[in-house]
Amino acid sequence: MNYIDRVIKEVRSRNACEPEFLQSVEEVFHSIEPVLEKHPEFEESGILERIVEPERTISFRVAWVDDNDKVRVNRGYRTQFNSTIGPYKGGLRFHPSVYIGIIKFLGFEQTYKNALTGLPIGGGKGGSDFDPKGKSDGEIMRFCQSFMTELYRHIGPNVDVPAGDIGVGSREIGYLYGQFKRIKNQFQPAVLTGKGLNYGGSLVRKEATGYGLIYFMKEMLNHHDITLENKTVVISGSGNVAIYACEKAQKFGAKIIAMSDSKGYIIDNEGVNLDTIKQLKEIERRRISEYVNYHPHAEYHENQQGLWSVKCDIALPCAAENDINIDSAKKIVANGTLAVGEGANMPCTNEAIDYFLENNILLAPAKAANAGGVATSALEMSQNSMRLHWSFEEVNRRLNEIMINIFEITKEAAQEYNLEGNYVAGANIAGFLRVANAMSDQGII
Ligand code: NDP
Ligand code: 2IT
Repeated sequence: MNYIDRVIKEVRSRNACEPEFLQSVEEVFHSIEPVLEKHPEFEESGILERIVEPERTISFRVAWVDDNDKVRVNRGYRTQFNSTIGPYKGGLRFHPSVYIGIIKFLGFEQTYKNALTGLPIGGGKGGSDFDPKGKSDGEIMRFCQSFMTELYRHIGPNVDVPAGDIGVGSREIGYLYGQFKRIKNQFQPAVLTGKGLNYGGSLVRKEATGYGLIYFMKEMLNHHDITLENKTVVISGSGNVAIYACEKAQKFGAKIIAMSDSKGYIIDNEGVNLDTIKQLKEIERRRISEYVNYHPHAEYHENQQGLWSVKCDIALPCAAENDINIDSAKKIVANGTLAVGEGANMPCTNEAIDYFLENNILLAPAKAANAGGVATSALEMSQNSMRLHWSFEEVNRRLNEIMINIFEITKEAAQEYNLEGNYVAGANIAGFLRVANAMSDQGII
């Protein structure tokens, strides 16, 4: 049995109840086979056995009191996956589906994504099975305060720097930061990113993941002589990533014809009105179904999965993991789609990824394509350390440069291993090599 198969077998038996984590490990390992053939020293120093084991994982009780004075208990997590190239860095997710397997898959992915940015950030992830839907502002605040009352002892600007993810935006980061500051009696803004602009947040962080996805797509498409202009685009989700991907794609002349939330999707053949989406989803936290009340020519369909039957040139999954399974992938290919850009983390199953690659779909993999958010978080940390504030144009320029650079190194890694055009392999190889080489330099730890 070869090295990869041996380690995968071990990972399967030790993490049998964590299918999402196994999926993410198999996806990366599948790509790096030629790298291990070329670098036998990685097997000698047990790199694979070490990178699949988080450096540390914390699980904790989060007790809080709801508006009816009832005591509630959720489970909180932080996995500090890999600190080889910088402090642990990665978001916090508040969603009822969260359990340790989700947090570990996200932390594993984050390690290679962060390496691709070229910035000094290691990989981490955290969150809770707390469901923010339908909770009052007071309940959200009390939950965040309780969550931070445990988390504060494990984080710090040089240790671990959380940010947002699904269900965690600037409101939650504000409450988390307030509680951290209160406990520590120190103003240390670089302990969290995605902060409000008036207490150390960075311009462009809110837009960064969506904008970065489109900067990456533009670069990748351009390399294949395709432009975004007049292309029809379908986006899943209508949260932070989806909204700003939509905004930037529209700016480059694309037409967004469908978007979704966890309950259903809208089709607007005249082009989605983003102001309405922002009002409904970002400001009022309502359902996307209400879009048709403002735009009666549009259609609403229950069942989010149907979204992938909508014919388009470009598909951007920006909602959650395993959004595109093999059946949806077949529909996307049959509809003549040119490219798929992963705004979410692991939005395609491994079967769907293989099917896209076999059918020559240009696939922009999540680790590369959605790295703009965490890269801008690192720019927020830099500004906090320098105690200064860059303009929107300055941060946006740096973000664009970082995304262009990520495309370049992804493309070059694929070329080097005779996998030209396979950006999934390119991103995995380039990210893995940066982490593995740095681990080798630092000895067996
Ligand atoms: P948000 O919470 O802002 O939005 C999530 C969106 O996805 C909502 O429209 C939500 O619908 C929908 N959604 C959530 N879960 C599911 C599900 N199980 N099935 C279908 N739809 C679902 O999160 P973000 O936009 O921040 O995150 C979206 C994705 O992007 C995630 O995979 C995240 O890990 C990834 N990501 C986020 C980054 C960031 O900076 N925020 C950076 C890089 C990646 P509803 O409104 O009904 O809940
Ligand atoms: O998945 C991700 O890259 C994020 N949720 C953003 C992490 C961050 O630290 O900004």
